[in-house]
Amino acid sequence: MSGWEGATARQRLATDPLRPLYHFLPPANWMNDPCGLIQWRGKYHLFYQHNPNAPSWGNIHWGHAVSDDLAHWRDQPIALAPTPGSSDQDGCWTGCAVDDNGTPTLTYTGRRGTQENVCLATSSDNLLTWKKNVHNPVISAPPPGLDTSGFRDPYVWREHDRWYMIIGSGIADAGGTVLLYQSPNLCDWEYIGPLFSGDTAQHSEMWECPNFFRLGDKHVLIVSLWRGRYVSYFVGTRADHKFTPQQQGVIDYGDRFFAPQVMVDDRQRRLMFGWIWEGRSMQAQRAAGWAGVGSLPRVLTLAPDNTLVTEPAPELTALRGARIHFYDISLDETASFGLPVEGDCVEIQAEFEVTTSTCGLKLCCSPDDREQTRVGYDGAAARVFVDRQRASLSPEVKRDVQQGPLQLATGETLKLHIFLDRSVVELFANGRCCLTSRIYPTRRDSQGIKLFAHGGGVRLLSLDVWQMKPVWPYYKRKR
Ligand code: DQQ
Repeated sequence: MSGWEGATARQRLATDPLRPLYHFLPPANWMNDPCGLIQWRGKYHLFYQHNPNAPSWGNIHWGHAVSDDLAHWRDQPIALAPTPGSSDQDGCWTGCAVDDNGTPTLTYTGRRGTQENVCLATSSDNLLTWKKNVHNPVISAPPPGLDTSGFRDPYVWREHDRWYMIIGSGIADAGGTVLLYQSPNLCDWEYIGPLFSGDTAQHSEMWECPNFFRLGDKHVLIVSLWRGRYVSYFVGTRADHKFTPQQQGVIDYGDRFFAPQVMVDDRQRRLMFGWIWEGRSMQAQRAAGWAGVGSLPRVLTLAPDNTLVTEPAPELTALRGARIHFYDISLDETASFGLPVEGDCVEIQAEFEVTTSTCGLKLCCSPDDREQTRVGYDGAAARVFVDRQRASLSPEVKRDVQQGPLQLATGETLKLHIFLDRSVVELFANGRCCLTSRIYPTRRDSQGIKLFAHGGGVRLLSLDVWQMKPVWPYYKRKR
């Protein structure tokens, strides 16, 4: 979609009260995985799996947007569309972008029927338009002799004078697997062997969207588990084309974060974007005219125990508007009180001293409290949570409590960092536990923000709430 067409589509959807205002999402219709992330001549390029014709998965193209600052995005023309009669006739699925000695090059999954293959495309006009390689597919099928399920989502990197690529797959009786290849030129690939396999019981029969990169003196492998629909990471070492994990964990404990891709930028940061999918019916998606959101950019680092630390990119502070600050409040045995601030497009940073008590914030509260989403920490269970049991009065959305582990060390305070963007909640707790969720309040007045605690012994050390500025034009803050 051109910038003009994109702007028109965005304008049409701008009055939807559930549509995020400061997250990336396409002008209209469907998005899933972010792909092809690359910084090129200082600008961040975000490509994404896109159905430009409907708010449902299918007919997959590569959408494209560009940013100077990781916070504001501009729509670019569609980068890749399926070519009838070719190896990608049924979809241009996920892949990655590299700088091939000055030529931006996409390596992506072509779909023909149920067959998955590896294709290339290059740009000679600063990533605006893309030309598919005449030799596509450069790999037409999985390695012979392997009983695989799935063969997609190439992730390519350069090392010395070679290109390496991993492809997401699964091997019968072994489970999720990443297959390793090497090439002198991105066109001619030689299969080396499995870089690493999981096990079917724990790690799903197929892995999608693998990422493999160096972080400090370790290597990190991130895979999206087809079964279970969540994202695992492994931290370990690499020798002789084999990866040996020493540590593992879950990238995000919510049920709405999937298929992330990691890029390196010119500050040598590892930046991760994921796909935040919808939690409502197809019918509701069709009525809305859009589905799928990109996560905020997250910065990955390693903790001393080799677990991954995930923090929102500091550039997002550019979106902060009016701020309200509170500090040093003791919360009684059972406390719940409204703050003199409201909104469904806010960033919140809260620091608590907790023991075995439960505390946190209630968001999107209607005046009668019938709609509310609790985001907090249960000290007795050592878990952060997003409680969606009363998040929506709509009978058709899930009512549950999403949760993830967070063991606080003796004397460690709880630090909740919450990004609420209408129907999207991204929670970062102490850099160690992320939880992404979707909520669909039905009432326009579900805007209240409250503090809550029970169990006693909770002290709020500080709380900041910022109103966030929309990154998309045409939105008038009116209710
Ligand atoms: N989505 C893509 C695949 C990938 C999956 C297709 C993950 O390439 O494996 O749109 O969401």
